Amino acid sequence: MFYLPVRKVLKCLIKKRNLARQERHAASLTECLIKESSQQEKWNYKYHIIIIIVILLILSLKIFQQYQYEMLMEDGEPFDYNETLSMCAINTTFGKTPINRLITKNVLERLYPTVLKGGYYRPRDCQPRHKVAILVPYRDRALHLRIFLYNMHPFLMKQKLEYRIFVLEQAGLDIFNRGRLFNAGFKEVMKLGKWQCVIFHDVDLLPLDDRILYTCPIWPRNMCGTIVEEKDPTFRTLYGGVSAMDVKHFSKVNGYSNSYWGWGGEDDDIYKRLHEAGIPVTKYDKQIALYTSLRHVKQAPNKNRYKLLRTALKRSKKDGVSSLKFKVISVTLLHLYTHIVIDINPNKEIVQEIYFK
Ligand SMILES: [Mn+2]
Repeated sequence: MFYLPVRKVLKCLIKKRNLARQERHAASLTECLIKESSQQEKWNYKYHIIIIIVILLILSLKIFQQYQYEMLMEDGEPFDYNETLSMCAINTTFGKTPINRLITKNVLERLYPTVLKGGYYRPRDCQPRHKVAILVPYRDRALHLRIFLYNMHPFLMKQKLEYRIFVLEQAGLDIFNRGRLFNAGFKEVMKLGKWQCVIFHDVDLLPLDDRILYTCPIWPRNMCGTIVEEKDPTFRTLYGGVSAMDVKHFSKVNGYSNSYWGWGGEDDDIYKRLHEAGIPVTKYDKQIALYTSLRHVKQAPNKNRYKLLRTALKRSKKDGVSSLKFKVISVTLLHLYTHIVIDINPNKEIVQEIYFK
């Protein structure tokens, strides 16, 4: 090997100089080299071991890089992506979306292999125009969640969006609080990617028309025009059910109010906040934006909601996403969604008191 003579010559030269210093006889260089060569075997191994260690280090670095890459994928970051692709076409499929309500867990586990862990999807054949986080408040509705995932993924994939579905589960036994879940979920989700907008989505509502776009709107957009099961002809929602909103608008109005426990109110409250901030809310045509609602036992409406709504604007600065105390219990990346369990009442406020005061 090339390094051996160099090393030996150097060693012998040093030896020679040291011997000369000690004024003993100066050993000849050749003599020294011959002597050194007899020890060659022993020294060779030492260098081989060093080379093997270096190779192992390089290999392990490569493996670590690969591992890091996989970790990123799991976190919903883009896979190796071709930036030269052209922009995705704007959705022009104007069909009705059929809803399938029968789906078993086992079948669902094997569906949609192009959706990455954590419910993240990005089209591979074009550059998506929108990066959307879909936030679904949840508790105790396993069947609805299955139907939701089964129908929403193909619906969203068709629209060539980059998106991820986050299911926000309320921990504990307090009465449900949709506003708090959205506020806490929003904060957590912003740590998991650079989302342009968020869509606040009830788990029991499913779009029936491909013209309902889940793109990021310029102004906040309420998506449910008509809920087909709704018998009341005067029924309308200003901001409930399903709504899309730019991230900066959500922050500007301080998110949802934290005060609405039980059913109702929080959506009208944020509508007031938006109105006050001069942010218009757009709505789809009633004939187009059809949604079906999955059947469930009606929750107790919050009797206190009208009283709260009257003081909504007074509270907005100090009651919202900026002031909510919450604790994330777990974040799990599952096959078709990211499951976030949140304690939205870590200070153990007595909800009954807030609810009825
Ligand atoms: Mn409902």
